[in-house]
Amino acid sequence: MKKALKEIEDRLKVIDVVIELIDARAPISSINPQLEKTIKNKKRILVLTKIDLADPLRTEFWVTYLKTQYDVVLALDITQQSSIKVIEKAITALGQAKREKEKSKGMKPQPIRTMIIGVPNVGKSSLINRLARRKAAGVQNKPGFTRGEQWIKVSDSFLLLDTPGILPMNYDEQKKATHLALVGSVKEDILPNHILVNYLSIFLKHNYSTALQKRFNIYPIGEIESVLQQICQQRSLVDYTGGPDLTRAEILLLKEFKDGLLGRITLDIEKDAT
Ligand SMILES: Nc1nc2c(ncn2[C@@H]2O[C@H](COP(=O)(O)OP(=O)(O)O)[C@@H](O)[C@H]2O)c(=O)[nH]1
Ligand SMILES: [Mg+2]
Repeated sequence: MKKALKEIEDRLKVIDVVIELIDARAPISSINPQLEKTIKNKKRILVLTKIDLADPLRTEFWVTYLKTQYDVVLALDITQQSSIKVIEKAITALGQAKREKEKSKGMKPQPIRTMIIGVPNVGKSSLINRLARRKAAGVQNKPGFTRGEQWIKVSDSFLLLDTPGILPMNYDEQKKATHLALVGSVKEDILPNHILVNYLSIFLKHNYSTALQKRFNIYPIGEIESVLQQICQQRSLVDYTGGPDLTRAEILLLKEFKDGLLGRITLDIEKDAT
């Protein structure tokens, strides 16, 4: 983990504007506090992604909360083309001061250098691809720092590194790790499915008590065994003995949650604010 962070820190040295993506369903769990020091002197854009899957009221809460700590906080659905324009505008605006300064010194204003960072699966590649596609100019000749890395010329005023910084997660904090696993930002085998579904069903019972009603006709939400058995019944999940296939029910529940099929749900709630 240290090594991965060190690598990102090195690459950040030449970056003017850092774009950190976090999952709107687990903002505090997916944000990286370890880079604070390195990033402190840089302009920062924080993007809560996947807002189409998150609870709108909680997204509003988190945006307000995080605005006290970041230059710009945006909440977007990265799959929408309009979101890409919003990000481009924010980058250009943040870099403007630097370019003005260069101009006033009689220098030719240099393009703003940006880099996207975030934990796995938050939309980094989607965003890079969309920003790159907007300009046919494509990749600049100047290489990045690591072999194979390139600067993408998004516009005359800014360049984007084509390789994102993949942030390692902090496994020490069980709750955050669980939230990240549930939204799909952690390799799944780190936390076993039975622990994840148990956590999810208790969380839903307390915070989104009708979430399993529409999809599985489960209300109220009881013990996890009973939830899984009802899912097996609903979806005819039968194992080779003819009994309920609870293993498949676990996988199905986790997948439907991840895909937003249980509704717009945010795992990091107000009291997780630190
Ligand atoms: N619904 C939704 N899906 C998104 C959004 N952003 C990314 N995705 C999807 O999330 C998955 C992971 O995205 P990807 O760009 O590969 O994430 P990366 O691991 O950070 O590079 C892909 O299936 C994307 O289509 C978003 O804002 N909303
Ligand atoms: Mg990727």
